[in-house]
Amino acid sequence: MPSQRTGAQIIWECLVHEGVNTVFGYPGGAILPAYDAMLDYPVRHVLVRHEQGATHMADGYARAGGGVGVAIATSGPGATNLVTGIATAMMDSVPMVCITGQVPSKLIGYDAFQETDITGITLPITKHSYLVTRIEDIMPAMKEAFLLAKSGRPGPVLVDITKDAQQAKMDWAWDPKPVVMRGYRPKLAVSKGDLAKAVDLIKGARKPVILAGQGILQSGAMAEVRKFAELINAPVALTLLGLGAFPASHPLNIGMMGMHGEAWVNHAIQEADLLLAFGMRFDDRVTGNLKTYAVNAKKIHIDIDPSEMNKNVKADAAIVADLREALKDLLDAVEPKDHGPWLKYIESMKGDSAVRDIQSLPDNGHLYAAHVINDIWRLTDGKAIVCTDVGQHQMWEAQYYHHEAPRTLITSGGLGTMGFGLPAAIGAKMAKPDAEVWAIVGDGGFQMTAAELSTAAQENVKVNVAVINNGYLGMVRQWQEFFYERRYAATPLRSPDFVKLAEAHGLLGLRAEKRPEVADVVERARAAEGTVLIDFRVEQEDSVYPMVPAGNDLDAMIRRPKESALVETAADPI
Ligand SMILES: Cc1cc2nc3c(=O)[nH]c(=O)nc-3n(C[C@H](O)[C@H](O)[C@H](O)COP(=O)(O)OP(=O)(O)OC[C@H]3O[C@@H](n4cnc5c(N)ncnc54)[C@H](O)[C@@H]3O)c2cc1C
Ligand SMILES: Cc1ncc(C[n+]2csc(CCOP(=O)(O)OP(=O)(O)O)c2C)c(N)n1
Ligand SMILES: [Mg+2]
Repeated sequence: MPSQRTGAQIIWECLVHEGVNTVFGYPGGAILPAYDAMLDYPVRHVLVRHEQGATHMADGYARAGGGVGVAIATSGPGATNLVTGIATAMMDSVPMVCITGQVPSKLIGYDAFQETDITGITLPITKHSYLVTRIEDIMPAMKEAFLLAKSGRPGPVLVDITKDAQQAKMDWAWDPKPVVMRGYRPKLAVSKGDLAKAVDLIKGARKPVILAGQGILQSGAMAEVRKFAELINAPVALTLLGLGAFPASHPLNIGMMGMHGEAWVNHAIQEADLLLAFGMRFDDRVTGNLKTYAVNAKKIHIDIDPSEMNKNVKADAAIVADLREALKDLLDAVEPKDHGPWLKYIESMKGDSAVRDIQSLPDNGHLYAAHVINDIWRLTDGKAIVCTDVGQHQMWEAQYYHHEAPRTLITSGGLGTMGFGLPAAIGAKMAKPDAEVWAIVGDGGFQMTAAELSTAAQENVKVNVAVINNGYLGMVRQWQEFFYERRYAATPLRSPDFVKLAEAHGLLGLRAEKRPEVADVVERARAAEGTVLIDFRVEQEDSVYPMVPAGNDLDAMIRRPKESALVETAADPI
């Protein structure tokens, strides 16, 4: 039965009907009616310290839990503070709905107080956006926003609602009918022609490599990928965002590809005769120079987004479909294969570079980020959800924390947003309260959103924050070392006393400067009740190896110098 509701109430009614129980936001004038109505609904509101934090928390919440993250802000500066987080979610296809207040509809276009054209500003960084000026349009916009955010290729959707629409009243009832949007049909059936082509290519291949991307997680196709890889006995290389989609310990997992991927993985890709790209988009960090990328390989590309087909790499079989559905068909159509010699060959390439068992390295008195991250991996049994910032520590995390399970690495890949790690970890913990959550952040990136420590304290959210404190904007310093003759322009970084900063928030702060101290502080952090920050004072001028300089051929990698103190030895016993 319809009953009287304000527009503000309708917003919350819709959120509750969509199954939302947690939102991240910051109030202000144009969104005040919605905040007032909020008190009467069973939704937990997390008050952030900066609206960017709200978007990253919603993002971490969505990536960890698999649902839609919700961020709320007022008009003007509140809305513009969301921009970085929306762009981050767009680049990594994260389902998110952002709700912003807008000035009253009659004032739009008059430079009203805190007026900004947020739908205009975010047009290229949202999957879709709505400017709602009438109460009767709130429910349709909200329903469409959730459908768009989570279906097909997921992404962020913005709903900007004027203050007068929030204040208006109408007779209202929830419309339970599923939304139908003309022209929006993301679920595409697999074309039989492309499927047959793919089956033929797989049959004829001797040196296949599966390229496993984030689309596997988004499609929920982990089991199918595993079955398929085992069926055709093919090696699986992962993108940064794909880590966790295929277990690190699986014998067919050869490791991460790309700019800071494993050398043998990049060599295998360059020598392959067939690449099977599963839910990955051939990012430039992954391909290097496109002209010389896997020139001898045929390519099978499965992606739900038709615009990814032939965008960077030409596909010989282009299958636009949900990956899980496509793999079900392929599993029925493909015969078992054995690529023993090819797998042996790839294994033999590990010889020169070897892998990273840094645990058995003698302690030379220096603390390397690699040690810290590898120790966190061992002590958490590889089971934590790790959220990172962007930079060297992010790459070391990918190299030294071996992810077994899906949705356990949450990182900004496409936009590379510094400041992502801490708020994303808070969001992830709220989606997965029983999980152990770590934020592994740089001393630079952490300072961009460090104010969210206060949110963690107020909301009593337990995350462990490992600051990899190298005294530099390390990744940029590394580029300066390699490509700008060590001219360290604007990369040395002075930081506050991070232990005292934690204490100022009423949180436990710890520090480790030597390798034997690491296990103790990690265990103390894990055992403590609230959020804990650990300041790891690591080697200052260490670099991430291997590295494909931007635009270089994928197999033209800079390797760790032989005289380096941190040698790479035998394989990690995963
Ligand atoms: C400092 C830095 C260094 C980096 N170095 C590396 C590196 O060395 N190696 C590396 O791999 N990355 C690296 N990255 C990350 C890189 O920039 C990209 O973000 C990453 O490679 C993208 O991975 P992806 O293609 O798997 O994921 P996404 O970009 O998320 O693409 C996923 C694809 O899956 C598709 N998809 C979604 N849902 C479905 C579905 N249901 N069915 C089918 N398809 C679906 C989407 O349409 C999309 O095309 C680095 C990033 C930074 C910041
Ligand atoms: C918001 C933002 N500004 C600038 C950059 C460029 N950038 C990439 S990595 C990096 C250095 C990061 O330093 P830090 O957080 O200390 O991490 P480290 O590389 O030292 O591990 C910078 C400045 C970025 N990615 N994001
Ligand atoms: Mg740093």
